[in-house]
This record gives sequence, C-alpha cells and structure tokens, in this order.
Amino acid sequence: MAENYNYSDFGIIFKAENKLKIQMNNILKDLSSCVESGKTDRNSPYPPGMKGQDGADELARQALDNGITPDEILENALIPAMAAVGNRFSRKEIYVPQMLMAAKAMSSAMKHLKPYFQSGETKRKGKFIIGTVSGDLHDIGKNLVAMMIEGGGWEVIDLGVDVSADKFMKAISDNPDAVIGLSALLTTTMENMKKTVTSIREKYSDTKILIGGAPVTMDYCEKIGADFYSPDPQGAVNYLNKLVS
Ligand code: B1M
Repeated sequence: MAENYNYSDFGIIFKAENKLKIQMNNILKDLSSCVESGKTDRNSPYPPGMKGQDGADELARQALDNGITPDEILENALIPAMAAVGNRFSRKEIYVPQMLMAAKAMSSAMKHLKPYFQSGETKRKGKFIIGTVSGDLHDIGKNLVAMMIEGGGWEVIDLGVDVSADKFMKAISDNPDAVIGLSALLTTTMENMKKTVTSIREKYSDTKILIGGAPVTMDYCEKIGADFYSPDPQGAVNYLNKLVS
C-alpha cells in the first residue's frame, strides 16, 4: 500500500508540524522571560525595555489557545522562570521589588491555568498550607514564599497573618496530606511558632512542617521539632520538591 502515498504530502505535514512546534516553543520562551523579568501584561510599563510587548497574561492565553497543555506551561515556562528568579534572589543579584514583580507576572499567567488545576484536569505536586503565626502581622516574606511555591507547581492555601494554632489544625484536618509552612518575623512570636509546631505534632505526627522568617534559624527548627528551615523562598521550593521526588 505504501506506493499509494504521496510523499510530498508527508513533507508538507512534517514542515507544518515543525513550524507549529517552533511557534509553541517561542511562546513558552517568551512567557518564561516575561515572568523572569516581571512583565505582567501588555499595558504594564515595567520593565521599561519591554513596553508595549505582550506580557505573561497574554502569552499564557496564547499558549493555551495554541494547544499547549497547562502542565507544559507550568513545567517549561513558569517553574523554570520562578526557579531562576528564586536563585538570583538567594544570590542577592535581585531584591524584593524585582521578585514581587516576577511573582505578579507569574500570578497573571496562573489565572489562566487555575481553572484546569481546580477542575482536577491537571494535577499539581501537592498542597502547601502557609501562614504567619499568631500575634504576627508581617506578611511580605510569607507572600513571597507562597507565590514562589505556587510558581513551583504546588497548590497553596494561604491562611494569612496572625494565624492561631487552632486555625492551622483545622486546615490540616481539611487537607491531611498538605505540607505546613510557618512564618515569623518577631522574636516574640517565635514562641507561638513553637506552640503551633507542638500542637501539630501532638495530633499529626507525620505532617511535614517547614519554618522561616528573619529571626528563625536551623537550630531553632531542630529545637522546636519542625522538619526544615529555609532562609529564603527558593530553599522552601527545593525542600517541597525533594519531598515529592
Ligand atoms: Co516590623 N519589625 N514590626 N513591621 N518590620 C521588623 C521585623 C523588625 C526587625 C524591625 C526592627 O526593629 N529593626 C522588628 C522585629 C524585632 C524583633 O522582634 N527581632 C519589627 C517590629 C518590632 C515591629 C513592631 C513590633 C513595631 C511596633 O509596632 N512597635 C510591629 C509588630 C506588628 C505585629 O506583627 N504584631 C511591626 C509592624 C510592622 C509593619 C506592620 C509596619 C510592617 C509589616 C507590613 C507587612 O508585612 N505587611 C513592618 C515591616 C515592613 C518590617 C520590616 C521593616 C520589613 C519586614 C519585611 O517585610 N522584610 C522589618 C525590618 C527589616 O527586616 N528590615 C520589621 C522583607 C521580607 C521579604 O523579608 O519577611 O524576612 P522577610 O522574609 C524573607 C525571609 O525571612 C524568608 O523569605 C523571605 C524572602 O527572602 N521567609 C521564609 C519568611 N517567611 C518564611 C517562611 C518560610 C521560609 C522562608 O517557610 C514557611
């Protein structure tokens, strides 16, 4: 039967497929660089060098419209971009404002992907519950950690600030497989971090607890029986990824 095929048709199909692949790769590459440089959408004036260009918002939409799956968008554009941002932040090559802009761009892409994750059509790596402990209202660092972890492919449940041990316990009972993240910025509220860890350990001995915040250290982590301490968001992402690898 092979002699009935018109081989030039194969050539045309092959070329068209290749062109589509290149186009899809270019969208993912552009999306990744928008997230890394904090370009949220076409109207966003930041960064000045990308003024008037499509941003993460438009490119994520285009990626889906071109048949790229939410998984591919996350794995091949958003996660590598956020990992690059996290590593540059850890190396002190960029600072909080640039990281916030990258996280904002990532969120504007994520809003297109969320319906697929929420419907269960596309799976995430796991759930992460985060909050700033009781008595503590600082949330800038906690929000950065939450956004980086979301950008790392996890579903994040953010309980906000001034979160009591009871509220964490309720969230764990609703999401028994979740990893818990506690943030504290005050030496006074570190004591509440300890109380929260103790309460969680009493009822959920297997639940993994990650802690962080400016006054927190690895020594303190060991002392209060948490599982891991990270000084920055990328360390938190790496720890979570190790848990599921
Ligand atoms: Co407050 N504050 N503050 N404050 N504040 C500090 C923390 C302080 C060091 C300032 C100082 O005195 N030099 C000091 C704490 C001293 C201490 O206890 N050692 C302090 C104080 C005393 C207070 C008040 C008591 C002041 C008062 O009212 N007398 C009061 C307390 C209110 C309360 O919480 N109950 C207070 C209030 C406030 C504001 C509301 C005005 C505001 C918070 C606004 C907000 O968060 N929405 C504020 C701010 C902004 C600060 C400083 C200036 C900045 C904190 C910050 O956002 N840093 C801070 C001084 C400073 O740090 N220079 C200070 C940027 C952020 C990206 O870093 O939060 O460390 P950070 O997060 C990092 C890491 O720690 C890590 O990742 C992030 C990114 O790298 N990380 C995690 C954080 N959480 C993590 C969780 C993880 C892993 C990593 O896993 C789960």
